[in-house]
Amino acid sequence: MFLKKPLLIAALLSPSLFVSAHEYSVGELHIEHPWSREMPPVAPTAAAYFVVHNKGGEADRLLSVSTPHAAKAELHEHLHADGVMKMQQVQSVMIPAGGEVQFAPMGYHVMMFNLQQQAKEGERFPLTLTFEKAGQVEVEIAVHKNAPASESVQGEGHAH
Ligand SMILES: [Cu+2]
Repeated sequence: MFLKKPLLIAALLSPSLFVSAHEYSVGELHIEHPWSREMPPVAPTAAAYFVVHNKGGEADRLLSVSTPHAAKAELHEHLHADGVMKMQQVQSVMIPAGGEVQFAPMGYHVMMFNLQQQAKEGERFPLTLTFEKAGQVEVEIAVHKNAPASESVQGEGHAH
């Protein structure tokens, strides 16, 4: 029984419980609010979104993603082709110097295949991002039923 107290303290100190600071830094890059939409339990895939800011003077490149939550994770983009929305895998995503790239519904996203099980609202799971220059960083994906308010407002830049 005496083990219980130290374990509880360790859990309280775990960074994953600090909900307010859900952002990450690696090198000159800053990753904000990684999240995923809750999917039906039978859905075969899920997508993850976040924003990457590059404070540095050189462009970087997101090369790959991985998570123990899914057998496979890929970088995807959405395309309008002949009036049909399609998505396809991309080999990397450029993060311009001094700029930012939004991974968001209908744009770039992380696609996860063969999930062990679908995550539910309020749960979190780890995702490792590998950048060409900044290296690797593990972030936690927060699962929500709906897009965070800050994300849904940004759907306006859609007209071409
Ligand atoms: Cu996709």
